[in-house]
Amino acid sequence: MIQPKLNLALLSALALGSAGAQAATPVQKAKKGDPRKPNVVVILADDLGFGDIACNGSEHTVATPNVDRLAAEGVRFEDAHATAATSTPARYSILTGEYAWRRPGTGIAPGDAAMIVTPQHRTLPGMMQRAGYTTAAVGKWHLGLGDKAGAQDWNGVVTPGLEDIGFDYSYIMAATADRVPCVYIENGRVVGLDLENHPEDSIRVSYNRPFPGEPTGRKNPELLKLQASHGHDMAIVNGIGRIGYMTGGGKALWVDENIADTITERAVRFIEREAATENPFFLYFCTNDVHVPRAPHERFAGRSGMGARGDAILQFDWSVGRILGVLDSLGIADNTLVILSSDNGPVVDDGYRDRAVELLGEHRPWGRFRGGKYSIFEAGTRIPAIVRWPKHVPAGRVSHAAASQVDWFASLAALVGQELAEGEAPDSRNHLATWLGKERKQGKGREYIVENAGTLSITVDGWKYIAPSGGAAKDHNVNIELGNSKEPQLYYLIEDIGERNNLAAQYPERVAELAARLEEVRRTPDRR
Ligand code: NG6
Ligand code: CA
Repeated sequence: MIQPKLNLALLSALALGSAGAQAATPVQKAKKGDPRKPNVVVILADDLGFGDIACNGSEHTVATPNVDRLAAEGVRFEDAHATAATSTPARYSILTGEYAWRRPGTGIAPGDAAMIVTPQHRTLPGMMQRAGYTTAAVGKWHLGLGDKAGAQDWNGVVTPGLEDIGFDYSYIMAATADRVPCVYIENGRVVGLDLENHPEDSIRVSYNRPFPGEPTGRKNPELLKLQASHGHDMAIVNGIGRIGYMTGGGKALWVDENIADTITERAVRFIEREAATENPFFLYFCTNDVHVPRAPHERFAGRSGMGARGDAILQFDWSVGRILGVLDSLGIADNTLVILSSDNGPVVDDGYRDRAVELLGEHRPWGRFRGGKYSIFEAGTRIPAIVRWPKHVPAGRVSHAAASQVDWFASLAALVGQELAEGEAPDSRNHLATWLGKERKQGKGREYIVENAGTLSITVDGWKYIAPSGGAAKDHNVNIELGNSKEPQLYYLIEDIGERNNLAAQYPERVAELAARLEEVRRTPDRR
């Protein structure tokens, strides 16, 4: 339910002409140092698989000392899930507390998509603002901008934007690094565009047709420093073919090798600025790593021995270390809740010949799970998750509780003392105890997990049911089993974590029971 029930506060907010949904409830005063209102930093990696961090059992193939440190000082989850196996729907759920599959138009967004999380939504950052937090989004966005697809003014102010959905500050990439426009946008304006002196740099973007005179990856592969393996043959920026066409940009165009440095420094600056103020802060920091195109900085290039994907993991770990380092040096680590996770599972070849496949060696990005990004099998959504809050979260704890990112909204609301209005975060439940590694009955957590990738699945007590679907069983471009089947599938994860034995024919009652449970969730939002 996007539209919140009108209440008096909302009516008066509307009468005052302020940003509807976010301003509906009065803002609370929050003081730094209130133990119920720690700073909150979400570090969301892109396409980082369960097995891509050393502390998830991959210590022999990958080195992630900063991520490991976070886990050693907090709780590490073995059964945490994104709600979907691609970025846009997974992020939609985090920010709205609603399953994206309830909403049409929440699939992988092009770079000129209109806002998918809109000013009419109640949002996680909006809720944090109500609790008195100063909020920011830094890094990958991928949830659309403006109110009309393809109609954004990239040369002026892109509006509505993140300030209209609860972020006080934003420094973002509109979509993904492989999609145009390849520029950073700070508070609605493209960074580094100097149209007064260079009117020829005026930016135009199209997802329909190339701009006359501009080279493309398809026509001019000789201009590419990184060849595509599939797709990514439209605009060429920084020697890399992209999805979509653009022209202009000049000095505002990003340099892929510097993205991690640029966005990490913006995140650090926000933390430094906010640490000096009265209010607690909420930072939603989304790395570009380890999404394609993988073009890590020369500090990391060649260092993992695993090709560009492994190097991007090292770079991600560096970003984590930089954030943890600044929390330490400012003396605010104890008063900051850090949540580290990924938007969906891993993919090795996602469209560029970056040697990730050839050099993968023994490393298993998907860990023990079947599938990967795009897949309804476990590796699609079973993602790394670590929460640290010194003195509040037991250090070094490993949680086996079923947990979903959709619950961050209601759990953080409980943490900061915010009531949720009717219709706000409709699928999000307060599982704060689970997310703080404190649930009384180890291994319980959420009663069920719903995953989304083409079809839906539901897991209850280790039994996973995958609803029949007409989609392909495998995506041969990315070499990932998607898990679609016209037959119902039933796996007992407790004995068969690799989803090898379909038990549907053997246990028809359980199939019927889980299908009915899924139908119930489909019909009614989750909370209360
Ligand atoms: C796919 C892209 C892939 C990646 C993905 C989105 C092609 C051939 N593939 O369509 O490279 O961009 O979309 O990834 O274009 S996500 O993590 O942002 O969801
Ligand atoms: Ca992703």
